[in-house]
Amino acid sequence: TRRFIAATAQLGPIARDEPRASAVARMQALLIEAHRRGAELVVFPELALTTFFPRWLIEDEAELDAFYETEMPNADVQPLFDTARELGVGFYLGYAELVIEGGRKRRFNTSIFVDKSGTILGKYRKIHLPGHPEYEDWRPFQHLEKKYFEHGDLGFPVFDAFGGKMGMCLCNDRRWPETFRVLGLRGAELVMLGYNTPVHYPPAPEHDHLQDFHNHLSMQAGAYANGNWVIGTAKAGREEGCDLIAGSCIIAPTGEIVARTQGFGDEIAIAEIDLDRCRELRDNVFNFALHREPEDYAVICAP
Ligand code: ING
Repeated sequence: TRRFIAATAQLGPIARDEPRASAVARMQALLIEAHRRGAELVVFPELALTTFFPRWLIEDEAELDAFYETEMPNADVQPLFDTARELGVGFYLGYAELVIEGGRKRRFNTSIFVDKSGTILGKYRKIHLPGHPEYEDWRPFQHLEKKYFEHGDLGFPVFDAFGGKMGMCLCNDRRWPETFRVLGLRGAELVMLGYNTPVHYPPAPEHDHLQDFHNHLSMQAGAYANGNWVIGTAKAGREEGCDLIAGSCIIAPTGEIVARTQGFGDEIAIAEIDLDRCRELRDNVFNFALHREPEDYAVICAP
């Protein structure tokens, strides 16, 4: 069977001026603890090396650039790669990516998957960017991902690891069923994602009390409707005055939450993944070949 232990490795707040070395040291500690408890795969949050800087308008380009990684790995994050390789643990890591492509700066909200040997097997650039492109003074805090990141240009990739097919996405992507369906159609058996989700959603504050429900609803639905495992990991807690939800979890292909964190700080939760369990759904209720009717779905792809 294709069974292994995985961990969701939640981070508490990262301060605006917190050095990357500090965030990396915290993730190393979580990875060591996960390994001690048998984990071979660890999923870290979205933007796991810095504070969630899209909550502010940052007009100085050098100040903004300081939140991005221009190469991966790099000196700051190398200790995490080294510890993971020494312990034989693969991991998912979210970070802000700055590259020069076509002679210009390009900025993406990015995640990578690194296998047990320290090789980057997959890279994903966030496709569903929430929030707004320009400063809006009515908001208690900004959500400027559309200003600071480009629409991801790598599609929804799947890649081979741990004896199966792995997929990745990021935060807001999990709220769009298309994300999980595209990955499911490509055979993903485990979808990894990180998130930074504020409790307060300024356009609809009447939904603030539903953030935890919507977080799990989105991931549980994605897992169940596509018969795959989902590991979702939060950056949680009160980060620079902004309350972020926690609820990091591991979800089985049945949609059941089989492990979750309890607090709002650095914390892991562990579960055994059995990739063969995907068949319970994909051979039956969600046997795409037998039951799916794509000829009736065209409108989903219409702009
Ligand atoms: N954050 C949030 C998310 O999609 C959000 C944005 C919050 C959307 C609450 C809707 C409701 O989880 C990121 N970083 O995408």
